Amino acid sequence: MLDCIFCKIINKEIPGDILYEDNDMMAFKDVNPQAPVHFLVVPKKHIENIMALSEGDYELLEKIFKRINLLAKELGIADNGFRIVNNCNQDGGQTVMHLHFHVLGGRFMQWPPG
Ligand code: IU
Repeated sequence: MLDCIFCKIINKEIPGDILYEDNDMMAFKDVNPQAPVHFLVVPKKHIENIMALSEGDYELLEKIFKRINLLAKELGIADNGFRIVNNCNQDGGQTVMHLHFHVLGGRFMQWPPG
């Protein structure tokens, strides 16, 4: 999608600090980290958010969550724990309209979120 910043990172038009990439997804560090470990996992396909998923897209979520499991181990946050966040639309605080899952770790996470 032309004006999507995450599509530009996926297409290497702008640089991202990439942790993982395959045909379906990319994981890269958040530019404004909110925890010692903070990365985003995004499908390469431009999907606005969880409400825009089509029937055929759901297998992508399985792949993404399997990859989060592996990345959490690789990055050393699996044992102490971490948080996965998906912000959907205005009230969810979504600012980039390309589906993404935040993975935050390396510190204790407060609850409830702001
Ligand atoms: P949100 O869930 O849509 O609010 O999160 C968007 C995130 O994307 C936010 O944490 C930003 O710091 C992050 N981000 C990024 O990593 N690289 C960018 O070029 C832009 C935003 I724009």
